[in-house]
Amino acid sequence: MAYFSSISNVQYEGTKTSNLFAFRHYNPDEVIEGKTMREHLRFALAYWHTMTQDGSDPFGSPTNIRTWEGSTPMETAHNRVEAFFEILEKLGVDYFCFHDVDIAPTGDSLEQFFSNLDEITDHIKQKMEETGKKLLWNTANMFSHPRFNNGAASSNNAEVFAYAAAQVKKGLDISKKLGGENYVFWGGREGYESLLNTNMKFEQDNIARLFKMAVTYGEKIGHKPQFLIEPKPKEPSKHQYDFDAATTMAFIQKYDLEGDFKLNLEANHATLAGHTFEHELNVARDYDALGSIDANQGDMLLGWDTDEFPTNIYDTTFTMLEILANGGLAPGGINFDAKVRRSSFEMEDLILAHIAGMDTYARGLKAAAKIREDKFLENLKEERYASYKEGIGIRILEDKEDLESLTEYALKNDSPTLESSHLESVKSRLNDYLI
Ligand code: XLS
Ligand code: NI
Ligand code: NI
Repeated sequence: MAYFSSISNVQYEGTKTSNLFAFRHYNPDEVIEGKTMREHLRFALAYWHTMTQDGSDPFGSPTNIRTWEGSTPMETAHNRVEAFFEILEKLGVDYFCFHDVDIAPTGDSLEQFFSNLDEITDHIKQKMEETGKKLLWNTANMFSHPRFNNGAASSNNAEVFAYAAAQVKKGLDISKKLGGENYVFWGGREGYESLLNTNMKFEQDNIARLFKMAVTYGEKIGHKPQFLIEPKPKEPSKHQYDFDAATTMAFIQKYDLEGDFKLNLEANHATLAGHTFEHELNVARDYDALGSIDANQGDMLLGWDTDEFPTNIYDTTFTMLEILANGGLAPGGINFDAKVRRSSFEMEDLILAHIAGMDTYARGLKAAAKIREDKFLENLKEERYASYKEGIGIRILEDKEDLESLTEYALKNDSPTLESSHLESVKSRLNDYLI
């Protein structure tokens, strides 16, 4: 059964088009910096927002009209697979991501859940073979069920740790079955509500323990996806251990996970941590740990993870500057961890919202490439640090100076020539690349 038969495959038609179901900026085959837009952007769809989100919020019932509801949970799950691949096809998106609980009903026991997962992943595998779509990453939802009240690997309850480990094992088996390129850990409730009853070190040691078990198991089954940790400072926990990129890198280094783990960074999580997204991307890149991104945007007036579709071209331009500087994201990609607003409740909104996100990223890519071509920011930084290109600057960088020799130098040169940054003018000229 086709769920979107009234919508044909979305094509690039340029900015003159009045067709809402067309790309105005994303032209998959257009070559930029030697790669097609499709190769640069490696878009992915998130199963949870696209297939299972119903539009309800703490104040209201579901609003979304979805025609894939079946008469049993398994029937619905199968229908969703069909509808999901149809959306991937319509949009020409090559990748997808999911949590275990998104794709299959959890049933009455873990055994039942696993057998449901086997059945549904058979279906997904068959659709992947038919369409050539690929699994960017999967993950285990270890935060929704009440058993995860106090976290998963960081839980005070060892049986909960064991349950989480079983989900991760199954997640890796599924990753192998479907050729997953990455595997994500987002620490949903890996944090604490109160320090009064929490042993932080104990809990973090245990999180690292589970991560190491995952690496070991991957090696054992001969499947090595790029492992990714997704930082977030809070929500649902009051404080989450993977607070931001810098905190998570400290964790990765402390527990010797550097060879196997990189970061999956999400725009809205950066906002919650009090950072810009480009700050987070830059931190990760400096550690050679920028693995993948969850594309969305928050609302500066709200303090939670609103997961809106990205439509801000300033943000996507800065994001794409980081991604290009990183030499791309592969094997990672750009996953739309974004949901339609409650008032956008029609099926076709799923297509329209993704077009909006994809076009906004395409504009960001084009603007970023132009900025790089003109060396606009490169020249600016070059000039700004020019004092390290000569004389005492070179000697400092070559570690040829010490406190005494520099004191001698400063005593003779005690009024450095300072230069204005002209930052307002820089920002204004930057606008020319975007609009
Ligand atoms: C929640 C996270 C989640 C992860 C996957 O805020 O963004 O959706 O991406 O578990
Ligand atoms: Ni996310
Ligand atoms: Ni999020």
